[in-house]
Amino acid sequence: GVYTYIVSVTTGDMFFAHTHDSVYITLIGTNSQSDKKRLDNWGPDFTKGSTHQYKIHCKERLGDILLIRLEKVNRSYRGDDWFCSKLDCDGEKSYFPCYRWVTGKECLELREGTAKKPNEDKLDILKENRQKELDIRRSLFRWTTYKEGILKCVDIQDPCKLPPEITFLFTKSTEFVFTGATALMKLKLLEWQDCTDSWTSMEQIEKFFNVNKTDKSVYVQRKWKEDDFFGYQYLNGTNPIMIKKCKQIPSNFPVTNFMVSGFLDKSSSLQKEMEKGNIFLVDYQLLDDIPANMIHGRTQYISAPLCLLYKDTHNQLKPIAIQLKQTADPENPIFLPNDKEEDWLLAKIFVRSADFNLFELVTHLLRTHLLAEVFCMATLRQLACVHPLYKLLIPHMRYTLQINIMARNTLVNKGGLFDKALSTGGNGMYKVLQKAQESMTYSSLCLPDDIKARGVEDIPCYYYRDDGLKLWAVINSFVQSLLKYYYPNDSDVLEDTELQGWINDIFCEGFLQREESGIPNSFSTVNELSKFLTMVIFTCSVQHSAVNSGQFDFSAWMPNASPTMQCPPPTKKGETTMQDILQSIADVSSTVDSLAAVRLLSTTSSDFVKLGDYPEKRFTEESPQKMIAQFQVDLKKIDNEIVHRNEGQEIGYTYMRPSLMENSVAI
Ligand code: RS7
Repeated sequence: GVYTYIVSVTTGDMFFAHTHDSVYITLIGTNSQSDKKRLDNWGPDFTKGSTHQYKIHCKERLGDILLIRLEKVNRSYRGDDWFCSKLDCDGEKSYFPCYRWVTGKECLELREGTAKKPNEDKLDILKENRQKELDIRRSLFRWTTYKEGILKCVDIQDPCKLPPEITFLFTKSTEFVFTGATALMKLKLLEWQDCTDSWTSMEQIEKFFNVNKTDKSVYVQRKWKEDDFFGYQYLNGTNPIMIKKCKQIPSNFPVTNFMVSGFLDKSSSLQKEMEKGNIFLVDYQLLDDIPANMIHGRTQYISAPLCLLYKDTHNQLKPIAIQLKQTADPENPIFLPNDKEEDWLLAKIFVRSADFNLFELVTHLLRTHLLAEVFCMATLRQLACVHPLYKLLIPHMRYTLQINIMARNTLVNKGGLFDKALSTGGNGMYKVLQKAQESMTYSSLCLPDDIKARGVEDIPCYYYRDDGLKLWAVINSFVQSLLKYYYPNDSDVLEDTELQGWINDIFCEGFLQREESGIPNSFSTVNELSKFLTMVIFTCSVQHSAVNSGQFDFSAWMPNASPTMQCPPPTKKGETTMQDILQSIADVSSTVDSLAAVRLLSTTSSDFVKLGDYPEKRFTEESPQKMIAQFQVDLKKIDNEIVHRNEGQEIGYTYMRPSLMENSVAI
């Protein structure tokens, strides 16, 4: 007899998804396999967004279809890349997710989409397919050392050379945004660009600032000198992970009650307020002893401040003492809010500049971008496409390799943005990253643990914490439901060799085998796994959005986030003038370079995918689809709560609105 199988082939709906090349298909079943059939592609078969059906005739029954072999043969010399989304065999009965570019001459063997852990593959043909897939991926995605002493990264330097497995969407569009927008920005700012002078007045900075502004950046410009606002930024600015409760005044920062009691509640004291939990500390110790950059032949200055803050009776957080260097010394005065206005302002500017540098290098680059790359690499190298956790995680890794390669090529390279505009440019940035690597602990990456460790559970109006904890909880509940389905018992975790390889890769390459990091090197329980996966998804989406999205708002007004300091920290009180301040903050060209980068990187991309959206249908079973739907409902609820909370506030905290955040580190 003749058996007929109907296969539907769906092409992606992005630009250039279509192909004119020839595609051959072979169905491989439990009983037998079909002949290789050329799919008729002289007509408009593989057009953008289309689905076409084909009949495959076989002499015998194939059994359950296990694999579909796809071969593309170049018709032209160069070949014509094709984005194949998925194949369905006999209606919806078996479904083969592809969601990748098929380039050049290639032969892919796609697995049927039901998620399978490695020990669930009983047939040799499937085991072999799985092993082959991982062998290929491990050869395509190799680890390399970007700098000694910090996490490893992908061994590819040109974003266009990324293998088709990972260029989920059109790579060049990202590149285009990168280069195109820089050019545009530069053009607008051309008149300022080559000026290596200091700014001559705040009015001059304002003229430049006015070229590009948002409601929030205007608000920041209005408020930047105010102590309340300085405190607010530690809670709801771009770097909300630094502030800690202060239970004891550090010995290298000898603030006395005499110095600060005037700023505290009447009849209270520093000791009493510490006991009440109203005193907080921010310590930039990581920046101590970092060699400073040289910009236009001039040495720059990095300070490593300590800043004490007080939560007053109106629940406002205010700085009450600032020391700009780590060692207590008469030449290193402790600045106070009632010092000469310019002294106090300059002290705060030094803190903000230190904060900006540490923020970009550690909070943003190391702890979101580079860490997300480690997770991405481990996923690509260790988990096969049919693995349930590959299906869960890969959407949270979209564009991450691309953007990080570009960051290494244009921001933290020799002659890149850091060298041009930031005080930690040159060798300093690598030293900062190395030190920060040691502080990157598992507990500091898990928001609930981190909030406790920093003692900031009760501080009011800490929206980063409030929104973050809610989001952590719904991500965790999504992950748990999924694990309950795929890992009913702890033994399922123990037996999953790919999963164990995955966490081991992260431990070795991402955390350099440092046990002190608290990162596990294996998993033994479902609970452990669920917490870790929550952290991974949270880092790639929520945390990145929290630290990335406010950059323009908070740093467009340069004095609020000076990328470098041109003069050393003051050693005396009572002498600072406005002129000193203008000469200390970044010069014109550093300001322009830094702002251009911030502006361009804070534009949302045209193919934005929001948290919890999984436009690629990788899970084929019904249960995970329901869990995804529930996750989306939970996220929507949080989004509404945030909108509601923000109503009537002068500047609402929007950086953690799930509807506005990407599913991955994509920019
Ligand atoms: C941005 O990512 O939006 C802006 C980055 C930026 C702007 C001005 C000075 C320094 C930086 C930086 C950085 C390091 C992290 C960047 C990773 C983003 C591709």
